[in-house]
Amino acid sequence: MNQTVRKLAKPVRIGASACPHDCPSTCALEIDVIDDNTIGRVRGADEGTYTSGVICAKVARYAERAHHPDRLMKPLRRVGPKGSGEYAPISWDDALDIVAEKFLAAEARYGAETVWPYYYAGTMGLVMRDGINRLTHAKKYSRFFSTICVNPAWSGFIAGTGKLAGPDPREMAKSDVVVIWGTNPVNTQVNVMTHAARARKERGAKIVAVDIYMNGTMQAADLPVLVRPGTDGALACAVMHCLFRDGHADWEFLREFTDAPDELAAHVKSRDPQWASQITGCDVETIEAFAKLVGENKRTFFRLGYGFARQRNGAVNMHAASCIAAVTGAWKLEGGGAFHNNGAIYHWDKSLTEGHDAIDQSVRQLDQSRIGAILCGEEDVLMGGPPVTAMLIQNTNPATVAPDQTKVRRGFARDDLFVCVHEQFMTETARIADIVLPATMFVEHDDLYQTGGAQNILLGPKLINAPGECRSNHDVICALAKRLGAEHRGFTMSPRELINETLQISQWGSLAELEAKRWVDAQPDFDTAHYTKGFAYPDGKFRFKPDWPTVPFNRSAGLHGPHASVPKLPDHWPVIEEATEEFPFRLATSPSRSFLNTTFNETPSSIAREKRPMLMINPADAANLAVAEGDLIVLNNPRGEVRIHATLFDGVRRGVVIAESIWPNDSFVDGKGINTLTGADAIAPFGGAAFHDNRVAIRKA
Ligand SMILES: Nc1nc2c(c(=O)[nH]1)N[C@H]1C(S)=C(S)[C@@H](COP(=O)(O)OP(=O)(O)OC[C@H]3O[C@@H](n4cnc5c(=O)[nH]c(N)nc54)[C@H](O)[C@@H]3O)O[C@H]1N2
Ligand SMILES: Nc1nc2c(c(=O)[nH]1)N[C@H]1C(S)=C(S)[C@@H](COP(=O)(O)OP(=O)(O)OC[C@H]3O[C@@H](n4cnc5c(=O)[nH]c(N)nc54)[C@H](O)[C@@H]3O)O[C@H]1N2
Ligand code: SF4
Ligand SMILES: [Mo]
Repeated sequence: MNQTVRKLAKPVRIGASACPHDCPSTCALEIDVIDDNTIGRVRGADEGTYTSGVICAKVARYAERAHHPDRLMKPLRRVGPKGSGEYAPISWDDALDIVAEKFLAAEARYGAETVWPYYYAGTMGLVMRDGINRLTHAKKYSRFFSTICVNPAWSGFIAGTGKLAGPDPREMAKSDVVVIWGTNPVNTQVNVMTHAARARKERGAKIVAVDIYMNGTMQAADLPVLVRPGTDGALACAVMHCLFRDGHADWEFLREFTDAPDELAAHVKSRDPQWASQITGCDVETIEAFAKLVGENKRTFFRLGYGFARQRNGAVNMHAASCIAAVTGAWKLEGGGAFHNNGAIYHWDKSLTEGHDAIDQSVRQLDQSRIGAILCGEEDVLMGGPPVTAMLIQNTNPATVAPDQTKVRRGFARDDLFVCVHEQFMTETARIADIVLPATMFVEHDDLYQTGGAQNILLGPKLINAPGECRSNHDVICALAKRLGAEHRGFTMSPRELINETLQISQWGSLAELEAKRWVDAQPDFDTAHYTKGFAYPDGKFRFKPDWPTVPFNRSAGLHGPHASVPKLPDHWPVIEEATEEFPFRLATSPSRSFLNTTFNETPSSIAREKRPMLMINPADAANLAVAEGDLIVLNNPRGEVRIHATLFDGVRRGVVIAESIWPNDSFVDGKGINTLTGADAIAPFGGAAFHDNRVAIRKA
């Protein structure tokens, strides 16, 4: 059915669902179901108190993606050379038999750890995303140390509070100041703007944004605080300096609820706005104005994002920013405190969905972000184990999104590596696979979701039939488990059974209840969310001086990066890729509005909005390089070289350049995408990739 017909067709019913994509909002959706095979418009559920009827444009147009002519419909077997894209259709049984045969042969030769199931958050459903781990654990395949996204941000936040949870995000609407720090919600999580705008409209609240360029969120802010990449620790210290100096520190709160307030106060005494201005590039007046707003308005809500943690000092900067609310005691008030993610409120029992009961701690954990080095056989990242010779990949596109692409591509090209990719589209990762399997989309299978940026548990039921021969992740994992001799009760259950029992064993009711209510509001009460009886460390104190090795974040994977030199108190930690004479520009690769990582870079309307890969550069820098609007330029650093078109924008500061979106490598002039320039070295102390922390040289092509 073409687009016009679909738009006009009257829905037979409206299905309740949840957005499955990797976005903190996990919106509650209402989907027009046109017939058993077709969806129409997608809207935000009005009664969803966080969604409030607002969703992003790309998901509102989801029919374009679900009914895209390029969707994979049949299992495929590679018939040409690796990467040639030459495939022939085969049956599901034959495809699964080949995968199982290859996995068993690899295991027989090198041991089970040679197989590396690799996944990420293309779908956030607990059944479809995480089921692959059940196979990993049951077979003792190499475990997946997930690092590409959340580690620096989550660990940095937990370092202070002791727990990944905070005030109800809907309280933003009751704040006097909303600080949107290192996240660009206008692009990445539109609902934050809904609630911040409500606070401004209803109570005259001020919106502060802290970012490295004048993106849409900065332009919408009352006080945009423009800093150099990787300098948020300095900004936070100067703000705290002013708060102590001006009598805005809540000493009663500090004494009762924090670990080292006197040390912190003494420490930030020398870190004044002049000092921070040198480091951040932000003028003294703006830093003072920011501190004044926060100091005079205790009801300040710090909405801390992921973006500013994608720096080599990102975990330290996240912690530093989270400390400000503990200095003012903002936590005490409704509409006050610091929020990053509500992951810890859900208390899931993941034994069925993920096979947590079958984990063998002695099996190595391979770092997701270092897939390039791993596939290239570098010894340190293989942790003394066998080479990786067989992979199953679901819901992720590492051939485009992983850092240090030169190695990623070299690794994937290995002839002795067998790769099966289960996908919805022929992504660049699918194109290097030996077997490609067609996957369902969220409206075509049942799944269970949680909202990281809010507080809901939601159901996303199957609403329409899958097209062609598409099968769900769960179907594929169970079918492979059978052929591989992997045993676990989860492999014998349907998605609905898994959802029902997981809700029950996690004390969240049942599937029938969730279906009736559409979502469960899992927000803890005020006292819990605001830590009024103490923070989540055993002594109840917020940590200004965290003992990083014992921060309760995924400690089983050990410490990474230059963790021994992490500063004791909040500070500017100079481990970023500072600009040099040879590489004078700092490059960040911030998310675009119309793509979600590489998802949606197949839909015509998103492509039309993003146009082509572009680099934002300050007009004065461009003039120095004799670069004009639209010119092709070359970026390089020791990791590689990328050709991209320049766009002049005075909203980026001099010496900083921004490449929004993750376009396919193939959409760049010589086939090398932006992650050719990003590094895979781990962020201290818990791993992660510093996607926005790169030094580069620039010349006209
Ligand atoms: N449209 C769209 N939505 C998305 C995504 C997408 O690609 N597109 N991605 C999804 C995913 S996987 C995630 S994890 C979230 C991420 O969403 P966010 O939390 O918003 O994180 P980022 O988008 O990585 O970066 C946010 C902002 O941080 C800025 N930034 C970078 N370095 C620094 C710094 O050192 N200091 C400061 N103050 N700011 C800095 C970037 O320029 C960017 O404007 O969004 C999700 N939503
Ligand atoms: N340069 C740069 N690189 C980045 C980032 C950045 O800011 N800049 N951000 C990083 C971040 S935060 C993240 S989270 C990663 C994300 O990177 P990825 O997790 O790889 O995200 P996507 O590129 O969106 O790819 C998800 C894929 O999953 C597929 N998919 C969706 N649902 C299903 C399903 O149910 N089954 C199967 N089998 N497949 C499905 C989609 O078709 C899509 O191709 O990228 C990272 N890379
Ligand atoms: S804002 Fe995020 S969660 Fe909501 S519909 Fe868009 S991508 Fe999905
Ligand atoms: Mo992410």
